[in-house]
Amino acid sequence: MKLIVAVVHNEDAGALVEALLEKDYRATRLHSSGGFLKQSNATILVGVEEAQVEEVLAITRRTCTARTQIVNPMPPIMEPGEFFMPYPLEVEVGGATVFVLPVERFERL
Ligand code: 2BA
Repeated sequence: MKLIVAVVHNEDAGALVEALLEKDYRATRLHSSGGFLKQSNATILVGVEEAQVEEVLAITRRTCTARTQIVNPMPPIMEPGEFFMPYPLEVEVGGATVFVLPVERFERL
């Protein structure tokens, strides 16, 4: 068995979970936020048999799209007389960041 952990855009999480449920996959949606952008995203957990991993990844690919986001960098600590010009930074956030982990034991008690 494998645990698929997918970090996705908040906007895509609903469609992903719906598409998984349509195919009878059980999924858990966690509210999370990215360490870099510090914006909220969603982490989806899906426990599946190894043979189902590719189908879940295909569903994830289909429902989650990459987007460009603008970040305003935090100003550094300044000395008196120093000047900081904040240039907005364009960052592409992937459709999904996916980890596939081995599951040692799975039980529904
Ligand atoms: P964030 O950490 O908010 O990162 C958002 C996007 O910012 C990243 O998109 C990447 O394009 C960029 N980015 C992140 N760290 C950077 C850095 N040190 N320098 C320059 N650009 C940087 P994605 O790579 O598609 O990641 C989307 C979200 O997936 C991340 O949000 C984070 O929540 C999660 N993630 C990505 N890689 C991860 C990892 N290795 N472990 C855990 N979570 C990860």
